[in-house]
Amino acid sequence: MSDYVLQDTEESWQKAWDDSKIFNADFKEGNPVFYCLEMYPYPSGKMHMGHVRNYSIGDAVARYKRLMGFDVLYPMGFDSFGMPAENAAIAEGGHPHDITERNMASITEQIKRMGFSYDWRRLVKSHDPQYYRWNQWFFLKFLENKLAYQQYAPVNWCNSCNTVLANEQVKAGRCWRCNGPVIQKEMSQWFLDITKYSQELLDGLEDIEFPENVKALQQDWIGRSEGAEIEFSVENRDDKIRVFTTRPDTLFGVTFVTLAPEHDLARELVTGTEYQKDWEILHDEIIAMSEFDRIKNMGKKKGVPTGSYAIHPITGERVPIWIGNFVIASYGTGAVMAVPGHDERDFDFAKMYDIPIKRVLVMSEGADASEELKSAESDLGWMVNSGIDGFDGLYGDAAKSAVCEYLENNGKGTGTVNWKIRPWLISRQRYWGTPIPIIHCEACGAVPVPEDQLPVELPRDVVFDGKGNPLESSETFCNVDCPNCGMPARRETDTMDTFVDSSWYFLRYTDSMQNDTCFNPEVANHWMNVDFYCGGIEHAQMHLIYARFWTKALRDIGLHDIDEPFNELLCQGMVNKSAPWCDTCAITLNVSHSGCNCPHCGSELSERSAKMSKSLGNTVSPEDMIEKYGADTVRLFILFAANPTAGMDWSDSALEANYRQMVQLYGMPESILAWDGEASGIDLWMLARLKQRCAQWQAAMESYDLRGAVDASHFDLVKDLNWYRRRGGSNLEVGKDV
Ligand code: ANZ
Ligand code: ZN
Repeated sequence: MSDYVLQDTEESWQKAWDDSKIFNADFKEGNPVFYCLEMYPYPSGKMHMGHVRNYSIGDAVARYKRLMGFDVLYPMGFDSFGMPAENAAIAEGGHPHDITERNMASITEQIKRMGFSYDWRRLVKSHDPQYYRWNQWFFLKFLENKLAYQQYAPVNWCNSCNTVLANEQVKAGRCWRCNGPVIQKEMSQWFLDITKYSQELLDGLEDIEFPENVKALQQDWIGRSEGAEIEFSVENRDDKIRVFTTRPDTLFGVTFVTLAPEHDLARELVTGTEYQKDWEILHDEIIAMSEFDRIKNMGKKKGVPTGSYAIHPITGERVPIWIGNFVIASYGTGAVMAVPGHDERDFDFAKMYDIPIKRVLVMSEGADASEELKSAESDLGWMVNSGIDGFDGLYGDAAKSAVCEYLENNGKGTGTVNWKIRPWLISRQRYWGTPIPIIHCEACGAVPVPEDQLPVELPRDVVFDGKGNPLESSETFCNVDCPNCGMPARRETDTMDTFVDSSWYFLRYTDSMQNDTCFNPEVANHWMNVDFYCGGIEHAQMHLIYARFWTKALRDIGLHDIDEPFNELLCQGMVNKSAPWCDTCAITLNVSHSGCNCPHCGSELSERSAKMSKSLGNTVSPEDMIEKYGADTVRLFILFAANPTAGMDWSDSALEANYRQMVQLYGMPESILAWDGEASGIDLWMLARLKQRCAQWQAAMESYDLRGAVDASHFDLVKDLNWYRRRGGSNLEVGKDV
């Protein structure tokens, strides 16, 4: 049998499915529904194996649920706004719109050739004005509800490119494109106050089936932190320093207080002192860094003394006030009570600047309170050396509460909760995204675009020269009259972060075949939430948190009744293939080095499995594989090679074996139909086996153990059938059942 038979068969079935519209999912009141979704792709020109794996998993689940009697919503679309198309326009000329449409056409064709069972009528593309008009409409609703607001905020700014950069575009303080220095610049920008949902976003994790590591990443990002704000007075001044601590139980161990370099009091205390110069240097160094870099940079601690003293709120002791680079101005109160005995950072700092270190906890009950600390003992412990009655001997939460209670009774502190999550900065100074529907008028300020003027469409007359925001080059776009007073005004040129697009596309899919509304509440409620969501772990934080937030925010403006968008998340594993590996340098190299020595150290290279990537050159083209073996073989191989969440290694020989299996399966109906044997004892064995395999398969599918499932359906059952034949079975009725 030649390759072409499989190919032709696939294509003719794909056409038959299309013609009979069997994958169209329609709203039917009362039917059981299942919503199967994969993270919609960015339309680069070509489908890669990661896509193929992702969709092969989703498609298997969608088909299974259809067999089980569900109306299955299984749509596909494109996350088609974003920087790559704009950068391509800058680099090669052309327009992001054309580049995107061209890429979408070619990747769509490749996806279709795989034979996935999508309802293509529902296609959503982010850059379609009929999609992004709703981004704009939601934004206006959020404005009305005070969930959207404008504020000055520092951005990463590259002077030579004249543009704002995302954190990911700043590499070691330099611009990814021109390698020029990146500074922090204050600009007025738009925010969504996701923090209003902090508690709900945290609590919701309990009720949804996300992998534990994803939950942990989200908890981290949300960052709920319970503790106390404690007030230190400043010697000879009226000022107070409020610190935020999660460890009030260590209060008696405070030997200094540390202020963020930007803290108002830091400047005041050093002005006119011998420390002013040092503070200025530290301050300038810090404000040039993004918050992101500062957190990463925590290792290199640096400090400047102020010469002033704070007064311990309970003991009345004098403790020096320092300024430290590791204190983040925007977290908590921007000031820290430093406990070198029980906090590592403070310990290092105290060692470096010769500040006393005090033990106020012991790590086992009744241990020696005078034992010297060789390093910070940061676990919870039993209080010692507190110097006043009622605290020594208390442990953990009891210790924390006792200190808090004492502070509260004396008006020196209160218990509080702090969150790491920050308002979502959605402004991007870029072209290829949703225009923010605002008009700036000298007289009226920032005026929302009236709803009946939506969508605010992206103009075509723009210049992509890599300098600044291309939208600013469009006169037709920028110059408008104020909707309020009619005077000449200027349109907002910021566009929305493309995470906005992916924050509700799954809602749009439920009702994307009309343009009168974003989605009909009844229809969205019918299909939502997504029962099975499949995608990459790299979206554990941003996308999945923003989408959860957006869903809740739309619920609260009355658009649907759903609390959580995704019921169950499956993070697919990597697709790997071997690549040269140097043990000495501990690096993976491009496949061009295979069989050679390491170009860096000269030692012999071995081979190791590594994530398929263009840079390593270890990719496999899905197109080539389909052409050679057929789409079904590729899909069988992908499902059989590893469980969905595990990494899978590409293997040509395994692919060959799966190909032979497909060919055998393909020939089976015909050979079975030629059976003409009598009924015999082995028939019962075969039928029992069949039942067992079906049960085994179904159990595996229910738990998304797709490897186990295809093992039962595509391999074990074939083995059983071969055994049946060898034992003389050839009853056509049995064969037909199988
Ligand atoms: C005293 C102390 C003693 C602390 C101890 C820890 C251990 P999370 O859990 O991240 O909220 N901190 C407070 N504000 C800060 C800021 N703006 N920049 C840098 N660090 C800050 O951590 C809270 C802890 O981080 C606080 O508890 C404070 O140090 C520090 F044995 O206070 B702790
Ligand atoms: Zn006006």
